[in-house]
Amino acid sequence: MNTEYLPTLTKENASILDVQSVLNDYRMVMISRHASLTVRKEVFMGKAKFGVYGDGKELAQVAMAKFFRMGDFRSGYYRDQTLLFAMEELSIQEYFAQLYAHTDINAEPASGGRLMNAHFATRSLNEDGSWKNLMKMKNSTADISPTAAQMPKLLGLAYASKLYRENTALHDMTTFSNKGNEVAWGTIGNASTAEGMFFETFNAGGVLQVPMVISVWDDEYGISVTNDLQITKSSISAVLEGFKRDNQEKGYEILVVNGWDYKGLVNAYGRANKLAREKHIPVLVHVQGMTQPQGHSTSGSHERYKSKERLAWEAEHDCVVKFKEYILENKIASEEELDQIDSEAKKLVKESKDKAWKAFTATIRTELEEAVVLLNDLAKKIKNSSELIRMAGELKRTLNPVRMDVISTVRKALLLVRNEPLEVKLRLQSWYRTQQELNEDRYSSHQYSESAFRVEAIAPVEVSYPEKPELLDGREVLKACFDAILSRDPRVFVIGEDVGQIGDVNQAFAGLQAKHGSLRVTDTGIREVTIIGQGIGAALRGLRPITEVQYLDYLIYALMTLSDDLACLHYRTKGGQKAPLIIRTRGHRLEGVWHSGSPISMILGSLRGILLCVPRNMTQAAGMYNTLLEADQPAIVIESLNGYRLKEKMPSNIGTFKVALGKAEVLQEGKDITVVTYGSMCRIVMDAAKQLFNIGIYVEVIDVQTLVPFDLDEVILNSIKKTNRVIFADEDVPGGASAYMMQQVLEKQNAYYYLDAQPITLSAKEHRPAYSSDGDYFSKPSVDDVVEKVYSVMNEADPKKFPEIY
Ligand SMILES: Cc1ncc(C[n+]2csc(CCOP(=O)(O)OP(=O)(O)O)c2C)c(N)n1
Ligand SMILES: [Mg+2]
Repeated sequence: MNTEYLPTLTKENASILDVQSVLNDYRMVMISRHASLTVRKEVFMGKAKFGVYGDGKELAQVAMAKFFRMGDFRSGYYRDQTLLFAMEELSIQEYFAQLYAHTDINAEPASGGRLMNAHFATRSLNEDGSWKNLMKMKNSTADISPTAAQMPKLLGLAYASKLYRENTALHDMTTFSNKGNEVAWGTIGNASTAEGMFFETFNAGGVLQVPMVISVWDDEYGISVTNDLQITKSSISAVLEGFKRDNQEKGYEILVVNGWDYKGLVNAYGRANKLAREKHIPVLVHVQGMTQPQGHSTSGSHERYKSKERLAWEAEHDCVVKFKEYILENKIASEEELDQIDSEAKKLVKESKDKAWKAFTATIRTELEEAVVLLNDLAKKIKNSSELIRMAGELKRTLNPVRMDVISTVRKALLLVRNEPLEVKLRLQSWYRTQQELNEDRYSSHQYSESAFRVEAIAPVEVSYPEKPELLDGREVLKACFDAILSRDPRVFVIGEDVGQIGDVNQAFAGLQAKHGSLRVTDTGIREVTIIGQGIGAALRGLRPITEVQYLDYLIYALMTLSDDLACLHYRTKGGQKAPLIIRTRGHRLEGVWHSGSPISMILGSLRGILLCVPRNMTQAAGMYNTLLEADQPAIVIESLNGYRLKEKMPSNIGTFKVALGKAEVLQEGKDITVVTYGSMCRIVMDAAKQLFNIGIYVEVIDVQTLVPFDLDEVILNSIKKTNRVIFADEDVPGGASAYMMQQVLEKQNAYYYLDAQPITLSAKEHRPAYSSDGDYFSKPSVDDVVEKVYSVMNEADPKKFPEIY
């Protein structure tokens, strides 16, 4: 065994272990164990769909909880119920409410029934979306299911402590931090450490030296696959030896301890806490010898893949058994006293479970009974009522009904009575509508911010120019904006590859690190996932990170974290958490297969929940950053790669003007046809419009500016009302974001009423863009392509006036 921890208790930690606290721990461990056992039973009784539990991992968590302070943050996974109970941030009743998917946040505060059981979260936000005092809580981020995906944001949670400590301008943010004394506690399963995200985060944490305590709950298995197939040398602490700090070099404190060793665990966490909190030294606590008394989850049985010997070993080394032995050996309590604690724990769990079930079923029962009454009433008023009566009866008899049973029956009934007069079915219809509004809130609210800080609520400020504005490279305009932002808002910091010393590869931060310091404008390693995670974690703690992904093409590395963690954060907590992170990147045409990407439909398809800004030039980008920093929503801003050296006028209010997001802009008026586009394509389309003007075709050019939100004022619809023709043009693949824009306009804005010609899209080729100017010309839409596409629509309308070109 790899032993670095001190096997004897320090004096400081021994004082924590008075009789009362040991027995409290025993009580907590037993409550948690009974909760786990009950979950499995509930699922097998058909009262919940799936269950995963924290049995076999209890003891380490009560030890960790002793050192978890107000203001600290957890980023962990589904085995952590004991920690949440011990932190007093989760009641047993709430734990069961989540198992049943209770949609009321008062009953199930983590997610309002949106997250599977054992996916924990505390609520950082008040109901109006404003921040609570995070220093008055023990905080947990909102868990996600993908193994190791909790790691990237852990880095950011810890990094925030570094900023709060070292940047004195943040010292008065006392509802978020006490000068950076907070620890970020991470937990991960042994098998999940095989994921790339674990290693990337681990490395970055060592580089940054941030207060991050990573606990590996090692039970030898990842479902059925053993450590020898997961990790070199079968041991994560052995493998990570090279990260260990020593007298010369900074690195990690690495502690190894057994999951059944109460004293050893308390000691390990005492040491980890001290090093991380006081000195910001990252710590790995490898907790070996854990078990899974009930196997992985309700979806399988571990007897299928664990040997008899292993099962016997697990029974013997079960931390509950060992803890009891420890208490008895040390004469802390008698067997009878422990049995008493055990039976009280069992009773409490049963009572809490029953209360949770009763509360969960009560609302559904009410809805069901209302529906049955309405259906029977309706049956009395129609001729062929037998089917309706049958439906009502069947609904009434449903065993363990869920909401779907009620609503689906009512919908079928409404279809059945479609030919009956309105007055007969009015009551059922209006009841159904009210329910659907409630269900919209229950299942679909908070996809985006609903607070006073949502982007739609931010008042725009017009850009203004001095009488004789300077004409400068676009990057200079952006730089002036970032300079103003960094000067006015100490919460803002910028990280990314090459952002610091050279001020990014296109120099929009040139000189800003020298001016604002390396805590504000910071170089990072090449590690897109954890650059994003660093931003998410810091944003969860009240900071305003701008994290840079050097090229849009490399966003794909971080796509998983953006999709699984950031994009659904507000939704999956039903408005309980927010991370208003700004991701700055650059894309669209430049050069070749990896520096010309415009995979916008990839983003639209996977990142709903994050705003998507596609500015046509650097001035618009600047105005968007100013807006976003007042709002409380995450956003991606894609600057145009080929625009940094194009000349733009320097506004006089560069730091304060705000572009309204969701507002499309007419770049040129025209009467014949509307071309809708964004980003770098704006210039191409404008050039094409000039040529077309010369041959008597008047194009209205619209820049949508943001794809999410999309044209809230229906500027495009109004244009089509005038031109009756439309083309959606971009650099994405065929059927990509151009098709998205078409769907928004045809389906949502109902523009098809006003069309005289087939609406069409113009996109890049399906393949990646080939290298060099010719590669670009034959891969991406060119000015010639736009001219010809527009011309072809006009040719169809008036072939005499616009005869075929070729
Ligand atoms: C990315 C990803 N792949 C696969 C899964 C399915 N899965 C859920 S838990 C699990 C095993 C995790 O094992 P370990 O990390 O050791 O945690 P344990 O459950 O043993 O505590 C797997 C493969 C997943 N959730 N996410
Ligand atoms: Mg495991």
